[in-house]
Amino acid sequence: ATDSFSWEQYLKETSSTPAPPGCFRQSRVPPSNDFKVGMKLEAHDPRNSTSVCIATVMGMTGVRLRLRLDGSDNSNDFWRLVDSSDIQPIGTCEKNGDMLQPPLGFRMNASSWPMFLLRTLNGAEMAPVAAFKKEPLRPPQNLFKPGMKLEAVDKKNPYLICPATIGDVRGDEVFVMFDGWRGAFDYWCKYDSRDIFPMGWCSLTKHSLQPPGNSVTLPKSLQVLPSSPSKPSRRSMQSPYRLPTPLPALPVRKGVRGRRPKSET
Ligand code: MLY
Repeated sequence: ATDSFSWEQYLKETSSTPAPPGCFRQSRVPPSNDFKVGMKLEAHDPRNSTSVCIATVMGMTGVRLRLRLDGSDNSNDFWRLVDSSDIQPIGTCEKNGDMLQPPLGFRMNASSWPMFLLRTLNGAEMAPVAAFKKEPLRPPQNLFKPGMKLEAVDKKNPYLICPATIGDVRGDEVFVMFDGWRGAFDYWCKYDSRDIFPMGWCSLTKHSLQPPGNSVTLPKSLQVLPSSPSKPSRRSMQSPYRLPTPLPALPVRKGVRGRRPKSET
C-alpha cells in the first residue's frame, strides 16, 4: 500500500494545494546521502542538546540517518538529515576546544567514559567530511497558511513520513495535522523545522511515504464495510486510504486541537 499513494490524485480528491517549497527549511535540490551504515560521527545528544557525543549510523532511509549514541541503549535511536547542523565529523568537537560527552543514560560507570571513548574511536570507520552537507538557510518568515499540504515526520514513529496538512499558524509555529489519523499524531512545530518537507520530497529522496490513514468520519453511505466482523486491529488502522468514492474536501478548521506544548524542538 505504501507505494500506491499518489499526491496528484489525492490533491484532486481533497481539492487542496501543496505548501510551496519556499515555505520550508529544506534544500530545493535534496542533498546526496554519502553515509554508510556503521560509520561514526559526532552528534548533539537529543536529550541534552548542549553535549556532543559519538554516534553510529545504524541505518538510513532516503537522506535521513538513523543514529545511536555510543554507550547508550538501543531504545533511543533518532533520525537526522545528512544536512542537519546536529551532526558533524569526528574531530570537530576537539577542534573547537570542547570535549566529547557520554550520552544521557550512559550504560557504564561515568569513570569508565575516557577508556570507553578511546576504545570506541580506535579503528572506527569515521564518516568522511564530504558526507556532511551544509544546512539550508531558514526562510525569512513563516509563509505557511492553513490548508496547505506537506510531508511530515510522524514524531511518534520518526522513521515514517506521511501526508499532512497545516491546521493552524501562530507566529513562528505551525500545527501539523496527519491526514486520516484523527489528530492522534498532530503536533505544533517551528515553521523552519527539519521534520517537515514539501510535497514530492519522499519521492525525490527515495524515502517511503505512508498513505494517509483511514480514520476519517464519513457519512454512513460512504463507509467501507470491514471484510470480517472482527474488531479492528492495529494493523487495520494502517490500511490504504483508498475509498469507494472521491472524498469531499474536509474543511480546515482554524485552531482545532489547538493545544500548544510548552516547548517543541
Ligand atoms: N503503530 C501505529 C502506527 C501509526 C502510524 C501513524 N502515522 C503514520 C501517522 C498505530 O497503528 O497506532
